[in-house]
Amino acid sequence: MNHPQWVKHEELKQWVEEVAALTKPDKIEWSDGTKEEHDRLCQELVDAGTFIKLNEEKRPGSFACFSDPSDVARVEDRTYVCTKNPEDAGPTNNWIEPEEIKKTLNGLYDGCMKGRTMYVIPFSMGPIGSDIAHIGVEITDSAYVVINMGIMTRMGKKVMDVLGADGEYVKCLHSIGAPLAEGQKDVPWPCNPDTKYIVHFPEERSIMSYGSGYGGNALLGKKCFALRIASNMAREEGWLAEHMLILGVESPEKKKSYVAGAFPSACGKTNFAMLIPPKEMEGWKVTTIGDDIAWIKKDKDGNLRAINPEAGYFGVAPGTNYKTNPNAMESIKSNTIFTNCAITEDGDVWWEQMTDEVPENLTDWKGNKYDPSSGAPAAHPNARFTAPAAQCPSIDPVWEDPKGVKIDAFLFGGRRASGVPLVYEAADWNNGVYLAATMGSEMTAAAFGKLGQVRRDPFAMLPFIGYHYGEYFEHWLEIGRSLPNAPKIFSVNWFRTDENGKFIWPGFGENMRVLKWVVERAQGTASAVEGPLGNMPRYEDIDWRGLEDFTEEQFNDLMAVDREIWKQEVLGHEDLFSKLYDRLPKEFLFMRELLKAKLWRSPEKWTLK
Ligand code: O2Y
Ligand code: MN
Repeated sequence: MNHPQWVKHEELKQWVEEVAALTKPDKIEWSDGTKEEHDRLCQELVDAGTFIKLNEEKRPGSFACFSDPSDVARVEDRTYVCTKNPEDAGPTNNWIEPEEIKKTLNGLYDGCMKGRTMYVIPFSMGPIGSDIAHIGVEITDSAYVVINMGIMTRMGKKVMDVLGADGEYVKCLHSIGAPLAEGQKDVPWPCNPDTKYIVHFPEERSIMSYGSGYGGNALLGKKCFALRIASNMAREEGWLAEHMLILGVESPEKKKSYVAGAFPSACGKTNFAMLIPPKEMEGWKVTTIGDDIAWIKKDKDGNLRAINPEAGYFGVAPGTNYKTNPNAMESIKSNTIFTNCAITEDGDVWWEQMTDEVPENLTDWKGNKYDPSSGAPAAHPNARFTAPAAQCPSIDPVWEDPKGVKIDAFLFGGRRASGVPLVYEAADWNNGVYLAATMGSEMTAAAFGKLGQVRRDPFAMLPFIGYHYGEYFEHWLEIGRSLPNAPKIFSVNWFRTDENGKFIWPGFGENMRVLKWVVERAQGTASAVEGPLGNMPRYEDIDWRGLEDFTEEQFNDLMAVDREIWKQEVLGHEDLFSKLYDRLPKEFLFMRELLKAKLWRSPEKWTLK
C-alpha cells in the first residue's frame, strides 16, 4: 500500500492497512490539512448534496448541512467504556467486555467502507508540540468529519512531523456504517439508523465509533479522546482532563487572572467563555481560551497550567444571538459549518432566537419549507456551528501558548432553580473537591430524566468520565496535596428563580460581577463572610456599577441558604456516595457530616443580613 512520504510511522501505517483490509474502502486518503484539501472536500460534499454552499457575501467560506433525523446528538445510551474489569469503568458508564465488543464491532466494520473513501486524519489536541498536548489519528469514511476535525483540531502533515517514526497516538476508528453497493446512489447524510456504538478502550487508549456521523459521536478528538480517554491518561500521568471552559480576566490595572469552569452541557458555557462585561465596569475585560475542554498539568513551580485542546467551537446555535453572545456571532461570520440550522431564502442560516422576527421562506433543518404555524422549530434544538477559535474577537492573545495559562480559580456551576447561592467559595481545596463532586443540575428538555429533577453531575463529567468516579475524586484530592498554592474553588449558580419562576440573576455579561469577586478572592483582595456552605460575598463586596437597581434584598435572596432544601441536597450526596462507595475517598463521609453540622447549626433560612 502507498502512503505519503511524510508518514514515517511504521506501526501507524500497519494499523491503517489492517483497518483498510477490514473495512474495504474504495480508496484511502491521508489528510494533509491544507487549504486545497479543505476546498476540494467541501466541493465534493456540495456535489454529493451533503453541503449547501451559503451566500458568499453573507457567510464567506461557509456551508450548511442537514443530518439524518435519526442522527442529531450524542448517543449516551450507546456509549461504552470497556475496561477488562467492569468495576474500573465505574457504575456511571455502560460496559461490555472488551474482546466481546471488539468481536461485535469487527463484524460491523467488515466491509463497512465499501464504495467510500477512507480518510486518515493525524490530529493534535492542543498546540502542536506543547508538553500538555497529545496526538490522535482518526480513520473515518466521512468527509464531513475531515472538514470538522480540520476546524476543531490541529490536523494534517504538521502533526505527523511531530509524531515522527515512533511517537504515541490515540487510535480513533470511525465509520458511519453505511457501505455503498455497486451502483447504489448515496444519500446526503449517510449513517446507520439502526446500529450505533461509541466505544472506548482506556487500557489501550483507543476508540471505536460506528453508525453515527454527528458531533461527539464522530469527531473523536472531542468528548471521546479529550475527555473519556484523556481522563484515564491524566489519572495515570498525574494531570487533569476536564469538561471546563477557560477564560482570562483582565483588571483595569492590566492584572491578568485565568479561571477554569465546569458546567454541565446546555448551561451556557460558550456564552460565559465569551462574556462581554457591562460597559460601566470600565477597564474589565474577559478573554477566551476555550469553551468546553481543559487539559491541565502541573508545572515545575507547582502551578496548574491549562490549555484548550481544541482549535474550534462546536457550539449550540439556537439561542445564540447578538444579545446573548456577540462574540460567538462574530466568530461564525465566515469559514463555518452549520449543521441542522434553518436556511434563509438568500442563502444564509437562521435558528430560533437568532432574531426577534422569523424570516419568511425558511428551509427547515429537515430540508422542507418551514411553516411557522406548525409549532415545530426551524432549526433542530441541538443544531450546531463549527467555527475556528481564532475567529473569536475575545480570543486570548496567548490561547496557543504551548505552556498553557496558570489557573487561579476553578468554578463549578449547575442549573439550580432553588437552594444553591449565586456564588460561594470553598474553605479549601478538599472542600472544593467535595463541592464539585456533589454538584447537580436540573434536567432541561435536552437532558435525560424528568424536567426539573436534579441529576448529580460531579465535575460536569457524568457523560464524559472514562473511569470510576470514586477514583476520579481521589485523583483530584491527590493533585491538591502536591500544590503549594492551590487555586481557589467556587460554586456558582446563574439560574436561581423567584416564586414566579423568573430568573433572579440577569446572567450573561452581568456574570462579570461574580467573576470580579472570584479573581479578587484568588488574589486575596476581596472580602467575604463565612456562611454555612463556604465564604460568601456581601452586597458591598460586589461591584454594582451599571446594575444599581439590583437591590440588597434581591442579592440576599440569591445568596440565602435554606436548611430544608439542603437537607434534601445532602440526602442526594448520600445517594451518590452509596453508588460509588467502594472507591469513594472516605474523607467525603466526614466532610458530609461537617456540612450537616454547619447547616443544622444555622438558622432555618440563613441570609447575609
Ligand atoms: O451533541 C453533540 O454531539 C455535541 S455535545 C457537545 C458539543 C460541544 C460542547 N459540549 C457538548 C456537550 O454535550 O457537553
Ligand atoms: Mn461540553
